[in-house]
Amino acid sequence: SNREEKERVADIISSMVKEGEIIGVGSGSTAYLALLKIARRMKNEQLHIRAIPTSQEIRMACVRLGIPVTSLWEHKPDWTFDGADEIDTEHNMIKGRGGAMFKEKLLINSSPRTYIIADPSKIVTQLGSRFPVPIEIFPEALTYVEEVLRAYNPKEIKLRMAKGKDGPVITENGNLILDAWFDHIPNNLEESIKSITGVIESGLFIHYDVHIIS
Ligand code: DER
Repeated sequence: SNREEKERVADIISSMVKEGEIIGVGSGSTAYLALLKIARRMKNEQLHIRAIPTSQEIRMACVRLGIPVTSLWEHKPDWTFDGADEIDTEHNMIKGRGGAMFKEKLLINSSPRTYIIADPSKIVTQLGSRFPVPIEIFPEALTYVEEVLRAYNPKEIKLRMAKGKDGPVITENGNLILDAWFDHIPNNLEESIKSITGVIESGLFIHYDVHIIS
């Protein structure tokens, strides 16, 4: 089952943790499961690590689980683990369903090694076939970014609306998220999107050197 698959990959991550490490912790349910298992090992084995979280949600989980947190101000991570929404055969990824893709991409770029834990349902042959590309944008740039983005022929662009409040999702950085669906994702789409003034970051990870555990 999906749950069993998540448990399996979370166990692998937990087993990799070594004494004294600084570990970048991704957001999402699979990363959370790995965090639970790491916390259990810390308790049972008097293991000491520090986590660099990629969202308030996972930071609160670390605090609740008694895992000391630190930040990129103080440390480079020894390695990072994170989930993903889609992974294609060349290890290109779409991330950001959870809205934390800016900090996740920052942690991944700041880490010597990154392990992506994903149940098989995340593996796709065609990137973009199941999930839109999330794009975090400076709020006032909304009209301009949408206008320029159309040049890349998205099937649809939608402002991500909140569920727990009226109006759009506001990210931890105070920004908006556009979800853009594409039939085809060319290799240069990540940098093309990033080059639009007002775009903070996207959830496209093209040709990243990540290790997939699935
Ligand atoms: O937002 C992200 O990129 C997360 O990694 C997320 O999409 C994966 O979430 P899941 O582990 O709950 O599927």
